[in-house]
Amino acid sequence: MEPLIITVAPVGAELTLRDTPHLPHTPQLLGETASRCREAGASIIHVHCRTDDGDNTQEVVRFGAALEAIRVAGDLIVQFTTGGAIGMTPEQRAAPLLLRPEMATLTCGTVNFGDDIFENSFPVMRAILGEMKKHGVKPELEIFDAGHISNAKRLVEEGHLAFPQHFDFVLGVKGALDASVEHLVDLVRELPEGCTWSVAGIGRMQLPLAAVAVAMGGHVRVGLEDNIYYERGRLATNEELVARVARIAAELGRPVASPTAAREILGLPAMTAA
Ligand code: KMH
Ligand code: ZN
Repeated sequence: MEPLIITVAPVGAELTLRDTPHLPHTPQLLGETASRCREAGASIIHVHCRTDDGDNTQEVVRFGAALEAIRVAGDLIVQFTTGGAIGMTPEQRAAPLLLRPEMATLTCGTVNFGDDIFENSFPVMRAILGEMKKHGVKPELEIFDAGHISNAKRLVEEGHLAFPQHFDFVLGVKGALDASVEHLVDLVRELPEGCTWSVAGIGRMQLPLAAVAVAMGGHVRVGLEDNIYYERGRLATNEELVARVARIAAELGRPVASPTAAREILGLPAMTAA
């Protein structure tokens, strides 16, 4: 089986330092987390940025500092969020792309998001994809709901994207598709030939869906953005969540991809020396 790509999503936009003290909310903490997660088996880091006070920000300067800190820490593939936080404009969400991270997320449709609406209309998706193309950034297509795969196919028909692509199934957001093995299997069946995928289960479904993805030949996203507990009543650190998936992979005889191997699997150019 193909080596397993483990993505760490260490901070996200929804949780606060009151929920867990382990959120790496500054560039320095993100760099340190990147280094520990690389050691534990991660090959991609999905980046949201916060201010020193922990508020969400898409400021280019802050993403620049995060990128630099992660680069100093090692060779992880850096994937910026373009989802940002509820209430941000599409322009704010896309702004950090001018720093040319290797990857960035593109959520493939509007969904309820708790009591809010996470808006990703076709004009928003086309605009963000246009910025990615302009800056040479590889998208990761975020699928929160079954219809989002159909939306991605429509973006291909319109000429804004070409398959194969890398997908990430974010399952268990309140207001979108529930996290279940059945849903995951159905979604994987819908993927066009040659596409790669990972799964990010929300909350307590992070671990079982990760284990299933390892066995199915998919890839895995873990981290505090999606789940803050290691087990009931015990807060996790990002590196612990990564290390647990790496151990599951080892038990199942599946090698864990280095960032170099992950770049090959995803069709990204090899990293050049700075
Ligand atoms: N914070 C959510 C509204 C992404 O990073 O691309 C969107 C999100 C998706 O986290
Ligand atoms: Zn995110």
